[in-house]
Amino acid sequence: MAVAVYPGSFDPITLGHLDIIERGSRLFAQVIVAVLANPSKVPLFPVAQRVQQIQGATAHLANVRVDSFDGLTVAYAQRCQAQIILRGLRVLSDFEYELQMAHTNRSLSPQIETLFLTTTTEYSFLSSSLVKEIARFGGNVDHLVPPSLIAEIRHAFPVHCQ
Ligand code: COD
Repeated sequence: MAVAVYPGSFDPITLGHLDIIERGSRLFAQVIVAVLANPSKVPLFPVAQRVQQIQGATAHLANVRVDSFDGLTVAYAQRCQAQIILRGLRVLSDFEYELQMAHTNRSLSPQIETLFLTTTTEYSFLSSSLVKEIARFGGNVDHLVPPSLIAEIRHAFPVHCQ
């Protein structure tokens, strides 16, 4: 069975991401959740904190490892000896972006395949940006993020979160 890298920003991880990780862990020998350290973006949570958050949320999955990386995803996947880049698809707009990225990655490293899992229907609307927007304006996000993360989200938006 293959090793898959699931790369992303995960700022923060949502139940939609977790669903892809859980389903991926049943398909692959190992899933490496890889958090991109992107110097051109100002994240809500620093990379090290996101890694810890994902470790907490995936502690029940024995074949899931969490790491951070910088540079190209295919170079990271090669270093991990992974054969697969795992991505999730929600809506048509995801497809355009994902297709471009998959073709780019294949042009850089033809031996690494990008595989997509379609979102579970109940998470099809869900994104990290949406979670941050709801929390920023005082809404409840408890049903959108892993339970282990709820306190950290409330702490990040102390004024509004109930
Ligand atoms: N249901 C299912 N899937 C979901 C859901 C949901 N509710 N929410 C998100 N997802 C999927 C996304 O579609 C994506 O596939 C994955 O989960 C991660 O999502 P994000 O938003 O956390 O991560 P992205 O899309 O910002 O990650 C982008 C990368 C970091 C992978 C990309 O920028 C990258 O590879 N950068 C490194 C530089 C590089 O290699 N560039 C060349 C390739 S273009």
